[in-house]
Amino acid sequence: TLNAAAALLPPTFSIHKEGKSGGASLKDSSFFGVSISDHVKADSALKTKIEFISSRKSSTIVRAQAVATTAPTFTPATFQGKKTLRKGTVIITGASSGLGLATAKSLAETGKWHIIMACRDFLKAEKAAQSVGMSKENYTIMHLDLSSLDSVRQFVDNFKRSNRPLDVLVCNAAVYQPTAREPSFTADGFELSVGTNHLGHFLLSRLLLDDMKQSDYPSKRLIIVGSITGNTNTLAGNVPPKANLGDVRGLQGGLNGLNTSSMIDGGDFDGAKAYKDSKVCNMLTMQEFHRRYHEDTGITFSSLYPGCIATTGLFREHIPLFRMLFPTFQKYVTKGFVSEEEAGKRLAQVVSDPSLTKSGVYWSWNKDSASFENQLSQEASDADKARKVWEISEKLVGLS
Ligand code: NDP
Ligand code: PMR
Repeated sequence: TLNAAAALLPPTFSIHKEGKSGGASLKDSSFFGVSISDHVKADSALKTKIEFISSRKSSTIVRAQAVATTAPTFTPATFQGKKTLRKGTVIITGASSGLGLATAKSLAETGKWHIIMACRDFLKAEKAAQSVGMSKENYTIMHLDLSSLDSVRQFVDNFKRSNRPLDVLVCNAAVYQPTAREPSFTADGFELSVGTNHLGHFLLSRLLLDDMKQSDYPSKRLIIVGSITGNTNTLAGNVPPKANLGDVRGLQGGLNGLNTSSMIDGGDFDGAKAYKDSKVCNMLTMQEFHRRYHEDTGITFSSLYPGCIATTGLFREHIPLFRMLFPTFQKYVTKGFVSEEEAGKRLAQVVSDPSLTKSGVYWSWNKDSASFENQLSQEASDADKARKVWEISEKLVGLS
């Protein structure tokens, strides 16, 4: 029906069957932007403890923080046997649902990884870990809210204090606001999608790079999840609104929507475009990391398109009709659908497969195929833009 088609069309394709005032476009539709499990009850296995955390200036801040009652299982950064590799430590942001959770599960099942689930909602993460049957010795949940640079710094401090080595970092968390009419902002005043998906991860990975350098693990990796929808050399990337960073004037201005645009290219706010732009930043950042650090550090920098995981929480803010039809559309029309479990195995491969050590690569899969190196769009592989985005991002997050 017309409604069904409208739900799958992007806002700029919307079918104005009732005209503007009739509210037929997706942007005008009501939506249920409610997180499925924002309100989980406290689990009996958990309790809240007050942690005393000294800041770098050695003043003491008291912070309420939820922690697991089980002690972390720390393995020293040494090889345990002659040929036995010690357990790797991998940080996965946004491991409380979707791709991040499926990846955590897949890695936990191998018994070769300890997963730091870096999540903004501790109880949700704990329930999620339990729901997929991860056993306690294989994971630790640590609080991270990527929409606050303070929280990112706090997370890094907490992680360093744990004295665990860092072998792999997976920047996976993301928000997508396709129906938002107005921008929302991070604690630091950046438009939320780019602020969370790009700037939060940018600061996180910059601050953790030294830890990865110091790790003695044979294959250290920094993975930043990308997407087909940020790549305009694909059909999916040509569904409007298309990603486009323009001359990055909005980013330069700080994306605050006050004296500057909330969009990287300086244009009017569009939540779907902001998400796609953030994915371009993710893919550019991965390549800039590669150019700056691969040779000296030996760290593998990679990105990937895990497939269309049409059932995840990423679409939580989309209209209900879209969420209902999207999986079927992807399964039978584009055939790009992939289950959370399968996508998790793909990302787990990028984390730990001994054959995926090539740096600077954007990995993709075809149905049932092995991974292959994919071509990024012109913009997503533009080295000048990557440097520009890097330098501006450094200023915005307070690194330069
Ligand atoms: P989900 O919404 O299921 O997972 C996103 C995760 O990010 C959640 O755990 C969420 O936490 C977390 N998150 C959001 N905001 C913050 C924040 N401020 N601080 C910390 N964590 C945060 O979506 P997906 O699993 O689909 O998305 C994972 C990645 O995959 C993203 O990078 C996305 O761009 C990418 N991707 C997804 C595709 C798909 O088809 N689904 C296709 C291509 C790429 P919480 O649970 O608390 O909400
Ligand atoms: Mg898309 C081969 C075709 C293909 C693929 C692999 C995707 C993936 N999509 C494709 C085609 C189309 N999509 C077509 C032809 C349309 C118009 C009917 C279409 C529409 C569409 C919408 C409205 N698609 C979407 C949306 C979203 O809101 C999703 C999005 O852009 O999120 C940013 C989305 C997606 N399509 C994909 C993938 C992987 C997504 C979402 C996830 C992401 O990139 O992170």
